[in-house]
Amino acid sequence: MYQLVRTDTICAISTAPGVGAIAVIRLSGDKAIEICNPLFSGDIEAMDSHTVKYGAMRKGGILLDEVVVTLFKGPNSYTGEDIIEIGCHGSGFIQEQILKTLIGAGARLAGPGEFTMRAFGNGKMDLSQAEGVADLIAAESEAAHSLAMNQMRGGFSREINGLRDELIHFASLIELELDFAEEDVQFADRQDLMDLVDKIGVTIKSLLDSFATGNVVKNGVPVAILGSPNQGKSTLLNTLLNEERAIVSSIAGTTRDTVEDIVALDGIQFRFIDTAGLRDTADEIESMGIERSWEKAREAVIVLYLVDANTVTEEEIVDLKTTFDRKVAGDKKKMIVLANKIDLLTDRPKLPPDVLAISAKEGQGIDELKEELTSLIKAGLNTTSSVITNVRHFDALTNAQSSLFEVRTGLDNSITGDFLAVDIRKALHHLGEITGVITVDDLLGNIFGRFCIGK
Ligand SMILES: Nc1nc2c(ncn2[C@@H]2O[C@H](COP(=O)(O)OP(=O)(O)OP(=O)(O)O)[C@@H](O)[C@H]2O)c(=O)[nH]1
Ligand SMILES: [Mg+2]
Repeated sequence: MYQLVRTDTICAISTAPGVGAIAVIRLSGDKAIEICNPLFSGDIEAMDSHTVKYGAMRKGGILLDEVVVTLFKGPNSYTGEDIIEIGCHGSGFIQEQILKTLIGAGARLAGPGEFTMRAFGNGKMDLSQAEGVADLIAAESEAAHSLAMNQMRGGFSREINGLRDELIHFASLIELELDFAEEDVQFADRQDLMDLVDKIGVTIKSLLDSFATGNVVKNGVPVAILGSPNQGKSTLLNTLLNEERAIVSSIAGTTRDTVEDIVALDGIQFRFIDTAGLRDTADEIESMGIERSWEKAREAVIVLYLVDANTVTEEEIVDLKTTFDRKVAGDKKKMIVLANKIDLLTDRPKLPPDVLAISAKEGQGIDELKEELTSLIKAGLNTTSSVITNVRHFDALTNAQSSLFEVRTGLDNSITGDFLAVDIRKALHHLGEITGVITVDDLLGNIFGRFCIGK
């Protein structure tokens, strides 16, 4: 199904569905000009590439719309083929009529992501760049935008290809040795290979580490708000969202189910999750809610744990940390303890260390909290030059890492070149999957199938 080399001409509406002021219909393929020319009042054949012409679009003599035609001649176009973009008025009826007319004249309706797939097939971009395009379209925050932009422009691909090239060099030397097996020669210096494998290992590890942050930046950083009843969790959620999202009351056990919403702080999207207050209870529904609170804490990247500034003791903090460690496994998780309701304090008592003092209701300390949250994520983003955001890349890198581990073990045990070569090839294969040097049809179907039609 996902044949890379197809030359038929495809068309689709590339702007969002619905009525806008204008819409863009795209046509790509060998016959783009031939199909569109008879329908348009101007002569597209005579147009220079990357120019625009205004004119009338007709179907069997009936005027459909006054449009603007833009021509991009292959190979200097997004897909690498001839592309025509028709800018028409945004009416759904007009868009549909033009699309139908193009199909009637010999074009085929494009599948999801088919334009970008052609760009990949024609060598205009590699696979990870194509995935960057999809991420860019979906980017909802400054941080997600910047990660996607870097990937689309090939920053990550260059890093992977650089590593691959060095490994290929060794693979070919070792395979050359195999041709001279009887002479027992070594073209590939084993120490150099060891150094290279270690170097690549370090890069792969830092890329894998970056995934934790990269993935959440793309999808919104989950932050769970936990604490016993009445500590002000729902109040904090509302303050962070700047909206009365959750019900607040002085009755302990107000929040029964989780309530969540997304907000961007300093260009990073956070998903704040208010949970049911933690306590021992005989109420069956409340217990279910509390179990859900712990579940959300396990899924979160950051947990905000609320205590009452007026009553909190050091022992309480130690206790809650122990409970937290027992209930929520995972060393990567960050817990911030918040002492709430400082507005009620008459004199300033000594708060335990590592505790951030706030008033969810009056807003004291909220800016500091926001700053702490954004700087935690930004620290994660700054650790490496490239950040991976894509599960597929994470899997491929994990597989490459374990193949390289085999190579390293093999070198330590001085195994023969033929065995080394097998493991190096495996590592090369997995690295190649990322940029699409190595591809399988299923994979392409999976990646491009997620695009919208028209891209
Ligand atoms: N003075 C003061 N009152 C607060 C503050 N935060 C919350 N409250 C009050 O504390 C009570 C409980 O607040 P909620 O936000 O409903 O508490 P919760 O932790 O969500 O409680 P549950 O949903 O029952 O677990 C309400 O009466 C709030 O007005 C604060 O910073 N200062
Ligand atoms: Mg609540």
